[in-house]
Amino acid sequence: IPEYSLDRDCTTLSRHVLQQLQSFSPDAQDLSSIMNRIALAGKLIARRLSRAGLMTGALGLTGDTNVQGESVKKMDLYANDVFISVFKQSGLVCRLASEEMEKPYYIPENCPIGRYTLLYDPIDGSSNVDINLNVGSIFAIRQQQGEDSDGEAQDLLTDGSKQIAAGYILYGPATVLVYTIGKGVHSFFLDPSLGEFILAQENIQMPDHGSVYSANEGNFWQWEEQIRDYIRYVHRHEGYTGRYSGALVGDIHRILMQGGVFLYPGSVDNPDGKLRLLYETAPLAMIMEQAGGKASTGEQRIMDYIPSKLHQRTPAILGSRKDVDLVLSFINDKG
Ligand code: AHM
Ligand code: MG
Repeated sequence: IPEYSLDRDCTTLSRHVLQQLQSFSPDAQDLSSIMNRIALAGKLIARRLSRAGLMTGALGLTGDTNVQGESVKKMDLYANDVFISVFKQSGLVCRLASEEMEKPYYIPENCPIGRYTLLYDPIDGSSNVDINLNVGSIFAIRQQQGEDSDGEAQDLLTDGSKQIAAGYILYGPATVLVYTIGKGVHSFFLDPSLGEFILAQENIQMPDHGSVYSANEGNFWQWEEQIRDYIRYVHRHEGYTGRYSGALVGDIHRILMQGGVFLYPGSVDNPDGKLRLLYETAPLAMIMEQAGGKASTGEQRIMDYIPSKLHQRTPAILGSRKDVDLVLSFINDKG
């Protein structure tokens, strides 16, 4: 019995993107080649992560603090630079905006023709890196709207519907890439022997409800009473189980496959929570919605949220339709 069929074996990521667009138009070629470069970044990061513990100086802190006020890890910096280098000379991506860079990074030689911007979180869940637990990368592709003459990339301050593509790479026991271009959600496993991402599942639909709730309960007393009430509810009812890994991509992947809800609400000190819109919650919101799930700030669809700055944070409730609705019912019950 063959291990898996040759057809599936041959559905690589770039071929899949082209099939999705059903054309060999320049736009389809562009998107396929951008996805291919993201995949290359994923492979380079996966390789580094798998060897980092054996290398000298690959793990730990750089000693710097990023624009978010967080200590930068060497892997954050490596992964940030990997995305920049794979897009140099691509001719496609003119700007990259990341969690680790205060301002967008321009690749001037691409800018005359490259109208695409890559938004990304190079290493999501950095606290897991040094202890060899799962981490991820999150990405979204947007098209530049109008001229960006002042180099401030103001056109990125728009809602999530402007994302042409979004997804994430999960560096777990295997490396998995999940993406959408607005035509369903698809997952690919990295076959290390081929060096290719091979199609695993097409048109993933998440369950309407799942048993998992995923939140950092260490913040319990920082949350609004309504969120505390929701948590009390799941504690007191059968059929819920808590899972929180400290890496959003891993927690969301579990929820995508098995259902449930992830929440990072605002707190008394940080009403917008921790997670950033443009390269964390908006791409994941697009994935959730495309898979039949929901994504809310608690007040509105994450996809509708218009940021006022590049590193805008939003509270986030992401997951199965019924589970997100249950959280929202507590939030709306102001009494
Ligand atoms: P990072 O991108 O700097 O690693 O931050 C994002 C991470 C998410 O992956 C995770 O869900 C969250 O921050 C964990 O934060 P906390 O330790 O406050 O629970
Ligand atoms: Mg992050």
